[in-house]
Amino acid sequence: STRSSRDSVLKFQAKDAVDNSLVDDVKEQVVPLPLVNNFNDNDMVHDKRPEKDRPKTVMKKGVTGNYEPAPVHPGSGPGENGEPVYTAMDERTRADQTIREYGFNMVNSDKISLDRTVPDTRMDECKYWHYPEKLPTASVILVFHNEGWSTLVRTVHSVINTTPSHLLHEVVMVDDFSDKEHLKDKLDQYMTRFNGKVKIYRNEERLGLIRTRTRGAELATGEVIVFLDAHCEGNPNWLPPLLARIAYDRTIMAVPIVDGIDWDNFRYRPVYTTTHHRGIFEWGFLYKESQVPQRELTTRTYHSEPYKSPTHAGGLFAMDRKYFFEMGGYDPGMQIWGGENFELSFKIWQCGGSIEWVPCSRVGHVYRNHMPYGFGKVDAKIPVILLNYMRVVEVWLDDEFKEYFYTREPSVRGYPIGDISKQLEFKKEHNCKSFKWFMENVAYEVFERFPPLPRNKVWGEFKTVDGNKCWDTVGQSVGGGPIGAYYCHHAGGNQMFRLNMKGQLALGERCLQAKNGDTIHIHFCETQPQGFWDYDESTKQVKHTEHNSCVEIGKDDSLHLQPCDSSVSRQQWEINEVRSW
Ligand code: UD2
Ligand code: MN
Repeated sequence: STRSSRDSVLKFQAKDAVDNSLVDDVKEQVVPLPLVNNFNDNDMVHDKRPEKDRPKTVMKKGVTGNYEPAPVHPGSGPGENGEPVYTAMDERTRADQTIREYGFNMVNSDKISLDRTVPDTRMDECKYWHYPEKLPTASVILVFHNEGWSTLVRTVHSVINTTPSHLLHEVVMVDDFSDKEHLKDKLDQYMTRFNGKVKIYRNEERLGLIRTRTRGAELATGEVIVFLDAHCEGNPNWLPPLLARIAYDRTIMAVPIVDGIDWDNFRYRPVYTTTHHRGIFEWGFLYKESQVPQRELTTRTYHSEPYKSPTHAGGLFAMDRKYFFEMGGYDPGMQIWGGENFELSFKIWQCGGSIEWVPCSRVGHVYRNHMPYGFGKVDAKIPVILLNYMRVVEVWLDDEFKEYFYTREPSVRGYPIGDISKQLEFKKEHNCKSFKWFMENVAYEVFERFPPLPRNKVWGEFKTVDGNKCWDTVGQSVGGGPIGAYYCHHAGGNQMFRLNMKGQLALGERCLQAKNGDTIHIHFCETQPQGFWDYDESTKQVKHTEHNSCVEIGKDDSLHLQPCDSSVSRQQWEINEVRSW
């Protein structure tokens, strides 16, 4: 299954406070909740029009829908119909170079037609939906920073090829201060073939994707804004189902299902073709997707109907343009990359709107091999992603929930995040609901998956008393070999551990378990927080209470559980909190 791009980014930023190798595949199953529906629709500030006045989408079984495109006959070139393409031996060096530069194998991408077809991965039912004839027009906004040529240009071709032309008001491309030659005059020249439908704007300085998207939304003139990453390919008829939801209720953010396109061979690979998933989060705000609870699914008649979701991955969604700005757009205090999906989601839900995932709208996205670009000049002594999360947490979470975030990311607690008074004012003015309301009525499966985190007893690097070695993941992740010790780097990350009041020993979103009463391994955390670990402040021993043994460093810097003996210095651990500021 698909590893999310956000995860691979975290993987790339080895210096960041989240360990990287540990961020695993997230599409685990959720235990269905009992069927109690305490969702009170009066809580929502929906569109005020009476039901009868709203443009309707209807299912006519067996009758092809009005916006249903004629089947496209795939051409015969490489990659056609979403098939993979491969790198020849003599192309290998150049291919590897492009992978380093773009996170994509551009040698393979360049072999594929800019107009290639992708397989129709929708549920069959999708062909029989009849959408309102009159739908709002869309501005598709593509922000980009140093993207490769063929992946970027194929995105534009795909948008034009897969959307009804009267609904596509324009494609707005915003160049976030790229320095690659092919993104300058050559791109302007190329886009003239679309007779003004494709507009290119450029930033005078690096703004990051968040601020660049807001700028794109300002420059757009369609009724609906649709954001896509600059490396996407649309499935048949992906746009009308999104517009139909916004026509029905302008306070709905409509989100397509994001299929995967391989960064290396460009195979189009569908996700969730029969089951439904939706966006949630854990308490360090790593984005997760999990199966939609029955309680939500049963509010619908057809399996292919849209369903509510707490959040979204960030890159692909449609929103009424005016409504986006009524919500204040993105928090302008957030920088470059990350967390903006939560900011907008929480804001929408808590202040009266809603988010829906639309199964009949599917768009493919090329998940990168790694994040190829840096963040430029950044105004923060902590990782930007965490700074962004903090702004979200401080504005939208209630105190109780803030605490879970700071328990999960203790090293950033207290870091100055700049002025958030405008955001707090907005929240007050709009009478926005509490995060507790959101958790109980919208994101109600989150606590099933990610229960409240017990307070930390100690956290930081676990260092030998007589040396400079620290506990370290030594490159291991879930299901892998034992963790060990390594030279202390004092940068947190893979040397940052947390022991909580319930005896759980954790690292990022993962937990540590003893194997065979001997070595220590990384595992998924229990659904109920519990563990067998303890730290004895006076003897400095890290104890495993079930095996009644203590962690000892071996001569080879391995870690083993040994009979506790407080006179053995190899069992003594200094725990130092680590901060980057
Ligand atoms: C995911 C989202 C992405 C965004 C990000 C977190 C999906 C499929 N992708 O990461 O849209 O929400 O999480 O913020 O949900 N870009 C700029 N300026 C920059 C950096 C990036 O314009 O400084 C562009 C980039 O060219 C691309 C888009 O922003 O078109 C998203 O960046 P990405 O593809 O590197 O992010 P991704 O997919 O890893
Ligand atoms: Mn992307």
